Amino acid sequence: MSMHKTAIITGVNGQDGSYLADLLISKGYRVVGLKRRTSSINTTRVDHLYDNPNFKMHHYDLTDGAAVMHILEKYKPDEFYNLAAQSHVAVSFEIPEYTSDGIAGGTLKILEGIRTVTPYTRYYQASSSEMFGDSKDYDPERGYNEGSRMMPVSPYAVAKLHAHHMTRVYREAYGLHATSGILFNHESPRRGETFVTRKITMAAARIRAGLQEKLTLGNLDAHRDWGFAGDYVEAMWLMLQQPVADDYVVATGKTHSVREFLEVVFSHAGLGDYTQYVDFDARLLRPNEVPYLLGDSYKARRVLEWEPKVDMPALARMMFDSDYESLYEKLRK
Ligand code: NAP
Ligand code: F7E
Repeated sequence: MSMHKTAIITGVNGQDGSYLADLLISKGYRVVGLKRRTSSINTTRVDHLYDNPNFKMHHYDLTDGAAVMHILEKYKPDEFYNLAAQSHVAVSFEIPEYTSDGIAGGTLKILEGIRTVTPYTRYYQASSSEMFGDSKDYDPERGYNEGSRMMPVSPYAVAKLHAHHMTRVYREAYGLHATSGILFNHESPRRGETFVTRKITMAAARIRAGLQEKLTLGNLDAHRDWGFAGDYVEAMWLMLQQPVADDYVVATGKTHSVREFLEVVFSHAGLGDYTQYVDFDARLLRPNEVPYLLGDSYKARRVLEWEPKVDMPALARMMFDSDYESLYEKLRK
């Protein structure tokens, strides 16, 4: 019998999947990472784990229920973290069916698999603050909590809400240890390049290096509660260590506009006033927007004894520094 716990991570080559894989490996887990097949290689975030004997990767797709069954039968995991998703809110308006099939249908396939094959497996669902949408059901000082009304305004958020409730239903109806983490926006140097924070830090690095003149953005007035992905994967792990499964909001408790994020990055980059560099493009506006998100993670702080260590300004500086350094390295070669 192996002493190692086994964890499965879907979307292991994504931002969160890669940080979570690092964390679990550091805790002595055997990690089985699942990734979908792509025609171009996109494993850079986990390449450093390739030779680690405790790390394995398999192909899988959220839409392939049989593949999930095989993986569960083969590895009989202690923990299962479902992080895979078409995770871009704006894109979900263009491919709503695919987004929904993967997030809503794919989550259900995994829950059914666990129920029938490995009911002892502890399950983590990557729920999202987008589910609150524009409900405005929050305390102005503290923000949204686990009991706030949810009113999603995008196909992505509706699909996440389906998966969120399905996770609760499987917990209550079948007694599965199934937990949803309602995570507010979290970013890092490994953030996907089309999300607004990374788009800004990469562009500022290129502008600073003289490789680009302008950055094109949409709505600068949206507010987000931005935290650091490295802190947030710790909360995911803590949730699955609790004796009883439950849902938790994970957030910093501070909200900032896209404008404020720009100000921090451009001033840190030594470029001065961001308005000289930013062009507006209406094509980057969404059919529906979530204007304001602030999270109240009191429950996670109390029960999980979790707290975020990185605030928005530190996060923005970390992301710019990383993008500028890797650009500099590339230019030197
Ligand atoms: P991400 O970087 O976009 O990673 C998503 C992962 O899912 C990628 O590995 C992606 O593969 C994979 N994937 C996409 N479609 C798939 C499919 N049909 N079958 C199998 N895998 C598929 O997202 P993230 O920022 O790490 O977020 C992790 C999870 O948390 C997601 O479910 C996201 O919706 C949710 N979430 C994120 C945030 C946030 O602020 N980051 C907040 C709340 C919730 P490819 O690389 O091939 O595309
Ligand atoms: O947009 C505005 C945009 O795409 C943030 C995902 O991880 O967090 C993420 O969803 C804000 C929005 O993240 C551009 O309109 C302006 O108001 O970085 P984003 P998101 O939509 O908040 C949640 C919690 C998730 O669950 C999702 O998976 O920035 N914005 N101009 C822009 N956004 C983008 N992407 N690009 C722009 O040019």
